[in-house]
Amino acid sequence: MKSAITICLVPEARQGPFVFHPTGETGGLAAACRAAAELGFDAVEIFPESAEAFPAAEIGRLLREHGLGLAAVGTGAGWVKQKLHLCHADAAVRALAREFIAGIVDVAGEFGAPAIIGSMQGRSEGDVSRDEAVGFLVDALHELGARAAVHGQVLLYEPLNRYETNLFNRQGDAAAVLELEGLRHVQLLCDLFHMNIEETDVAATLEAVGSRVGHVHWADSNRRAMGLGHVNAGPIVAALRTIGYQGFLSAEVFPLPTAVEAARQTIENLRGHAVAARPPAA
Ligand code: LER
Ligand code: MN
Repeated sequence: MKSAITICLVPEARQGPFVFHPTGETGGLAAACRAAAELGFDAVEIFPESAEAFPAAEIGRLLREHGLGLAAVGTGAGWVKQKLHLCHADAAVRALAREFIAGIVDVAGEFGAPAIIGSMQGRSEGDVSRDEAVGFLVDALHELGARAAVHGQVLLYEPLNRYETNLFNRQGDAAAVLELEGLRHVQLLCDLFHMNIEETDVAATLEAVGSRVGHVHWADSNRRAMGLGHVNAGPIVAALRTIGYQGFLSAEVFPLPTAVEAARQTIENLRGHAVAARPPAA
């Protein structure tokens, strides 16, 4: 397994669960990549404003300079900034949401990274029934999964807790739909913060969904860095080893008490579980 840490490039998401933000002590891409590399992370996960605003040249240069990988790219700014989502009652808004995500699938794909559908899944509300909303989501996952496959990538679908969506809150329910719908190019993003709210047994769920696990958001119960809440990470790491998971454990957590402290806590926690072997820079 490999370690990753989140970098948000969206000023409107400054309250969000990302370690590095555009401003602050390690503000901006360059300082965040330097801090991530110095602490020994393998990769960064980026939350950009849009595909058009994705600073590809700068990211490429910084990743090469610091020997970092790109773990994944988030699409949630389409919701945060533009209020787009895949289950909107207005077909034109749904189309814009797909277009927004498709652009990020392409820029991420150029870097050999997957895009994430989290907040952009939306929810069933108003005149859109849950069945109809799930239909919209499944159609979008077919289209965008096929687009990811062109880049040799998967598309990451993230079940969220009940306060953020009423589509899929539990990994097993989402896995069943991926199976039923033959969504071969879509894998699950297992965010331990959401799972801690919704699952009966996080480790058993990871074992049950097995090869569908495509990415993990490594967060404690209170969405702080792992070790700062009440999750027992040992059985979770053991479950991931049992299913042969080789992907990223990516810290999508609040920058508490500071960004650097959250990052340091994360990498020390991962090293404690014998994940993330890369040594810190001298
Ligand atoms: C995104 O990865 C996520 O977990 C959602 O809760 C949106 O913040
Ligand atoms: Mn997440």
